[in-house]
Amino acid sequence: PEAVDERLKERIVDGDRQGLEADLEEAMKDHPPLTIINEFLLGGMKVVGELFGAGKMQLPFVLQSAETMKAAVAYLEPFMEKVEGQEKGTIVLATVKGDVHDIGKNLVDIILTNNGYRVVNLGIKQPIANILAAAKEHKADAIGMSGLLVKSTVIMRENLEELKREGVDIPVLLGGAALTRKFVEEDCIVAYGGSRVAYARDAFDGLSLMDKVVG
Ligand code: B1M
Repeated sequence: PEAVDERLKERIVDGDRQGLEADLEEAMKDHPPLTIINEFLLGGMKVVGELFGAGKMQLPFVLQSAETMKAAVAYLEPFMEKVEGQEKGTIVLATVKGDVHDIGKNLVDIILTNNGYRVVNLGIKQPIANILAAAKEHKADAIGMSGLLVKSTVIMRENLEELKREGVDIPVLLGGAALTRKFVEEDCIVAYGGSRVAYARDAFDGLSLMDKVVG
């Protein structure tokens, strides 16, 4: 296609990294990096999810798309605006046990880091014991759990029960495509406690919740 936004979207769908940087450079002439990510690149990932869900795309190709997405985000990251100044607080961030999806979690990391938070990003498939240990070690102001599988939402609720058993009182942010606000506000709050668990729809929602919790 002629237009660079369509080209970038297609690159994600096709997992095509050949010439990706030139397209990103071109897009940056007219758009800030975050618009490129949220509108063009994530638009492509949405299509990938639909094709995969409909059985029209096989897993290895989904992986290629994910790798292309990651390469694009890594390229854009240095060009993003950063808030300078004092650190606002620390969050321990992880994708929960059994779940490998990390593109969303890593975007949350970038947005929080660029906005003055220290993010301890533990990576994927993290059991609650690791999350808890890191939260203690780093004296975290919040814990963030991400997960995209329906199974992961159950793990999140179990994790909250475990935190409660351990007497932990740190605010927890939950995010990921399989979660709903209703599940978080009904099931998860019961598991952990009213004001200390919140649902983040996207990375910016995560940021404003952090600002509320820590600020
Ligand atoms: Co998988 N996968 N996948 N996958 N994958 C989904 C999630 C799925 C919905 C696809 C589908 O069927 N349509 C489906 C889940 C179905 C379900 O549970 N009901 C699915 C499946 C089934 C699987 C496997 C089981 C497939 C298999 O092996 N047969 C397998 C799971 C392996 C495992 O985890 N154990 C699998 C594997 C993979 C890949 C490895 C190929 C790859 C991931 C690569 C990677 O992440 N490194 C992959 C991908 C890419 C997807 C889709 C297509 C795209 C996910 C993505 O990156 N989206 C996905 C389809 C979909 O989500 N609809 C799908 C972009 C990303 C920015 O969005 O992560 O939602 P998201 O993050 C958002 C918000 O949710 C929020 O902010 C972000 C930015 O706005 N957010 C937070 C997320 N975490 C947050 C935390 C916060 C705050 C906000 O605070 C703590």
